Amino acid sequence: ALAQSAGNEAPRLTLSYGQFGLVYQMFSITIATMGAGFLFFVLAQQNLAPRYRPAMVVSAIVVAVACYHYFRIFNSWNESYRLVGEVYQATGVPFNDAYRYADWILTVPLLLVEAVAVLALASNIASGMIWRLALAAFVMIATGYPGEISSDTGTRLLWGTISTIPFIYIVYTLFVELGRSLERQPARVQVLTRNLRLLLFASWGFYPIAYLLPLLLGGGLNASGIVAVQVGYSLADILAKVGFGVLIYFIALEKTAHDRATADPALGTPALGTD
Ligand code: RET
Repeated sequence: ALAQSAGNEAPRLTLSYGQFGLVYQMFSITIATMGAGFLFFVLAQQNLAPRYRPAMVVSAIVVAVACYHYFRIFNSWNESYRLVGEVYQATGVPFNDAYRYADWILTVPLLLVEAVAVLALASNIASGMIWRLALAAFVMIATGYPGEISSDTGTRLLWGTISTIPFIYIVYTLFVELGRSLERQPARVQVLTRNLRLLLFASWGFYPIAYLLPLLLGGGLNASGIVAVQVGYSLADILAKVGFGVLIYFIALEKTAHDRATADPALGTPALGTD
């Protein structure tokens, strides 16, 4: 709703008590989840064979970076609206979505490295592929930003469409490569890898949908559009960072068990519990 303010000032955007509170709670829960994820990844890596531990370190960094950014986003949200009577009115301090994009620019390449590392996509393809994926991720996020901060529907659609081109490249490449890596995995790892692929598409697919929600809901960047975008991105971030890391952990745990069971005794596999 747009409240009519006195004089010739521009009308101020207002959020209902529930709308403001929903985003407030989402940010709060996301900070908590990222923090808990950090502890989990740091502690749980000890259960894995040394070769899989770097993946958990990457996950720990991703959620630590996100925890910080959500803290900043949360503070920015609180500065952008003020309770006036029974509604939250925009204070004029703009809500800063740049934290989110700064976060993605840092964490998306890390997540790509993590996926490629644990699935041990054959190293010769992996080295060139990871750079192409990282570059595509950079272009996807950098071109999404101008659309994100524009209040104009056409501009949002234009940049969103451009950003979708590298997005499709990334998703397609990962789908094909994860599919190929399936054949090389032990049976139980195959099931988990299929789930990982599913989670990857569900969570990554969530971002462009959240981006489009203001247009799909009709009103553009009005109160419900703003709330939908923030709730959508928060959910997607929880799935793509914490959910993804936890699944990678279970894959690495399964691979650790498999490596131990199939290790060549002649190579002097250490007895369980001594490594
Ligand atoms: C944007 C703009 C609109 C078009 C598309 C987008 C995709 C964003 C994605 C972000 C993924 C972020 C992750 C973060 C985890 O840390 C930029 C919203 C396609 C896919 C995985």
